[in-house]
Amino acid sequence: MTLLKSCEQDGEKRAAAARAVEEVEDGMVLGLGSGSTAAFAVEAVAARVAKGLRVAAIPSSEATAALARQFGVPLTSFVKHRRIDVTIDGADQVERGTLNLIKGLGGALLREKIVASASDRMIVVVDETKLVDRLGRSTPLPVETVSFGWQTTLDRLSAFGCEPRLRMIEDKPFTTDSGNYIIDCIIAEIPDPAALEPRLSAIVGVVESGLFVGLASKIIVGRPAGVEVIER
Ligand code: A5P
Repeated sequence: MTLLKSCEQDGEKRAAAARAVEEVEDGMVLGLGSGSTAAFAVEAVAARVAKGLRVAAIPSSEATAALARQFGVPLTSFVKHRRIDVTIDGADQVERGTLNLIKGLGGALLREKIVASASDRMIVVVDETKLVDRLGRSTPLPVETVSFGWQTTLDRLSAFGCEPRLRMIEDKPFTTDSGNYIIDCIIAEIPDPAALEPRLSAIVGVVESGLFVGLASKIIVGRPAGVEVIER
């Protein structure tokens, strides 16, 4: 990608994030997602906090927690709050017709799913490259697994007709904030994400998959011509 394209894409992500943050109201408990688009949302929340907005936020990763602290967004946790009013997060793929998602290329899918599942609403912010007719194919499906015996989990995942690969970083397995591994499954189009998700979760050793089914309530898409809002 050229520098110009990447700057344009950042502008689209920033615009989508800013539009999502307009929906945040005083006194809300927020879920903060992870990744570059969600980071723009943290920045936009911080700008409103600086002007007097009162919120408490539960971050979905250590990286987002650090960013929120740096920008001055007040943090809280599930110790204090069992429910979240609205979560703003990014995604790796969004299926247009269903708003189902693939998440986890950034490695935070488990905490992101816990945060999204505890939320009354999940607003997903993306640039238009993330929109697809069917999940899969161009994006691998990340699956978080316990590290013990990951090799056997990987074998079981290949029985689903995908090509599973342990995620590596600098010659070592990538480790999530929860101390798990990620297996990226290169997969054809997923015809029925709602059917696949529980089958993946049932595999021994699997902690969570990056399939987010029925969780997103609204998608905000940053496009060169402006922002598009897709509602469930
Ligand atoms: C993190 O685990 C992911 O689910 C991110 O939400 C996803 O990778 C989107 O990140 P970007 O906004 O950086 O593309």
